Amino acid sequence: MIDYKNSIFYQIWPRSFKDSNNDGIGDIQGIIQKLDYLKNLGIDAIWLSPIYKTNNDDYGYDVVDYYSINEEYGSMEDFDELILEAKKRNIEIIMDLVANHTSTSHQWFLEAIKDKNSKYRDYYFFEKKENINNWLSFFGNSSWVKQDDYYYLASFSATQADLNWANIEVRNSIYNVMKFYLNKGICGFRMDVINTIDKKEGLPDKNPHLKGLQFPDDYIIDGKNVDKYLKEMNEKVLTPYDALGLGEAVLVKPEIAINYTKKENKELHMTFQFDLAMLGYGELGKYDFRKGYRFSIKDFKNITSLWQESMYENGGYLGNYLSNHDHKRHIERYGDIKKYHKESSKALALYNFTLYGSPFIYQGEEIGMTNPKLKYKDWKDPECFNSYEAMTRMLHVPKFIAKKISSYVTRDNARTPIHWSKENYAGFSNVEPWMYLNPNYKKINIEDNLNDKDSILNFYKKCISLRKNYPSLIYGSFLEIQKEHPHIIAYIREYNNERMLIMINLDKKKRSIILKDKYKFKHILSNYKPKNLVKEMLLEPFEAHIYLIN
Ligand code: ISL
Ligand code: CA
Repeated sequence: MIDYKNSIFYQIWPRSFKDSNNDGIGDIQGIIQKLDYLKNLGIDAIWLSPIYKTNNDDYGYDVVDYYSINEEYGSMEDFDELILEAKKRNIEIIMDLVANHTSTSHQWFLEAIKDKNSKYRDYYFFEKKENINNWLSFFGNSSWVKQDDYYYLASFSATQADLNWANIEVRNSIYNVMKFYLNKGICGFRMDVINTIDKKEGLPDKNPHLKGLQFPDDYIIDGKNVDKYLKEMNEKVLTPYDALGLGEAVLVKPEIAINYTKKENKELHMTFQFDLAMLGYGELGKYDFRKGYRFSIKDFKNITSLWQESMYENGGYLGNYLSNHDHKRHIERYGDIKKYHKESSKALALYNFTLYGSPFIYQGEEIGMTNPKLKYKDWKDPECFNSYEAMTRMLHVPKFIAKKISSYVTRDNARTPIHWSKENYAGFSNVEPWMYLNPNYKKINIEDNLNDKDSILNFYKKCISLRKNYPSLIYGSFLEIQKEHPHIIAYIREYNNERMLIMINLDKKKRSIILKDKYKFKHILSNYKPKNLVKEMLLEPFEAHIYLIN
């Protein structure tokens, strides 16, 4: 088992990572070419977003065949080579397990619709029109899609049909997929929307007294059988294979995340939380613009305190991330790219690397990649198209406004090709990439970052070695100082007599903080010049420090 608490994870969204054969699409050989880069960065494990055969309706999250590799990305031999080459460099591979749903082109689904009496019919949820409920899908349409004279349940896009986990054959088939890849030598799985696998019995209407489609939150998230299924999966697969289980527990609350990850419960090892990523969104998610995408530093701090304290105190465990492939890049949400691009990228890195929980880096954040200015014609993301439709059709938002909002929040923002250099097509490919390339690659790219001592990338490297050198950052308690401070976050991590104080100004203005206690200190790392730890600390915009104290 990977020493996951002591590991740094790097998420690769393969389609946009590196193209090796010049078809404009990232691929497995491209990842192999960049393993030395990743090793040098200091990471221990790669979470690979799905590489299975897919129709690209949701770029890999619509799996057509769990046992073959998307041809655009390469072959099974390429994947075996990746595992081997990664192992040579002591890098583990975590695959994405997409098991809440399959593509409607998956053999099981095809069998299910070909013959109503086939055993595969019960692998999914089919209902007659009069029996379907009022559930709204995660992607903004009805969760029920017409197929011949029946409807099937699709909680994400229309071509992602929900699997019926109550059927033991479904569960065993998924466990077999897991074993197949674990036998190849991967170290575990990031499990896509794993807390939505149990749907409320009888599939009742949500809020039947209300008109229109309703998001079925507690009818589909953290259902009562999720624990049962996870325990079974743990017993049958994770424990015997000594494999890591990382749950994408969508919209999870702290108590439930603790329940999933507590050692004695034998379910998962860690989950992600969604609160930080959802900051500023309305109740219905990122396309719900009713809050105007506004939030305060205090909101950011409150979420941090809530999750840090509850996880540490109750034996839960998180993977901490600022960005991933589902949200626009964080630097423009919590930082400031106009005046403090470097400073804020580094400040946020110091934050993510000094929390309780394992740090995740999303490809490109280590150079502070920003969100492009996308036009309608540049969109690729199905969630974006669906939500745009819903906004214009159901909410009657004028098209030009809906386009603006969608371009602002689309997941495409985080999915543009990685900037390897200033060369043509950013060194991602020799031909025009499959999606919009951010023209700022001439200024923001990995090659330049590697050559600049003071770069964001080199700061990430320092943060990574920090975690390797100070066990308190991994195992230590989390004690916040001046919780009420509106702009500066400050906390102490403590373990076995080692104490570290982290202090970060999250604002684009100068701010000060008064410390009640006096400390002896040693300055360890900062994104500005080292500063003595004194009673009144005056911090520049996004100034961040870490000290060893006693
Ligand atoms: O962020 C979200 C909630 O508003 C959704 O975009 C997202 O669907 C949710 O986080 C679940 O994500 C995962 O499952 C989806 C897939 O599209 C995402 O890429 C994946 O990370 C369906 O498989
Ligand atoms: Ca390619």
